[in-house]
Amino acid sequence: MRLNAEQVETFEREGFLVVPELFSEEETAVLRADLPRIFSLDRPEVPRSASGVPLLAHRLERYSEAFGLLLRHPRMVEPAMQLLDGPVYSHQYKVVTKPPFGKLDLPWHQDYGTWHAIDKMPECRAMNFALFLHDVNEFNGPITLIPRSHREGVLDAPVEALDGSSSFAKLTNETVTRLATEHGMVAPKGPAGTGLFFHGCSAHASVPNISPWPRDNVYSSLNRTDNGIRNRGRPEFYANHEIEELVPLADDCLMQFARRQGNAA
Ligand SMILES: O=C(O)CCC(=O)C(=O)O
Repeated sequence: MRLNAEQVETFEREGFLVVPELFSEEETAVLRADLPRIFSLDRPEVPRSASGVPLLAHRLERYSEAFGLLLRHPRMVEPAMQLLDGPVYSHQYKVVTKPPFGKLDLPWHQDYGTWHAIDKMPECRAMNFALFLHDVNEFNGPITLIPRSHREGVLDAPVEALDGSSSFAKLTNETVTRLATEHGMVAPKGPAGTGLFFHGCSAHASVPNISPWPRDNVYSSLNRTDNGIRNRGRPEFYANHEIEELVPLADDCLMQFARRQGNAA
């Protein structure tokens, strides 16, 4: 799937692009159906809070066939190849889960800030794709971005510990105040199946889910194959040590999978 010129221009100007109805209800249902099993797994890739609540699930392609297909889905991989102007591999791949009335929040950061500071990724030739697995509204913890913040490149951000996750480069309140005063904030919302592409240097954060509705987003962080990390110090599920080019699958791969499941049942 190729983005049109207006979509590319929006991504380059704003640092993000929302694509409504990128995936169908049937396709997101296939992915959602595997979440209870995924979050019951006792694996290092599925970290929990001190009280045992699952927070994230990393490197899903290892233990979920449906998410393995999504990782190579052409509606995700091909726009990333287009925007980054070259072949890509998966640097990170995870679901961030926000159950109803959950506590998980994430302070302001640029993903590339961490990838650069800790993983020594040479250039910001990396980006994120997020797929909403549930409807996202203003109450269930939408990701919040500062438009145009990507234009400033890597901002000064001290590396800090983060509960239930790897250390990361957190933007200071002074930096966020300056950026938000200039550019405002947006929290993209929409039904399950909405796609959100965002630049590796886009400043973003997220607030807890104060609603009775779940909010699980899947994030694929894609890096150009010629921009591999130089420091392999973090566990590989936070920062992939292998560069394996993502070759897009057929556009209907999730529905083919659903049919196979149905036939096997
Ligand atoms: O899921 C969210 O609300 C935010 C996720 C995020 O900021 C990240 O994965 O870098």
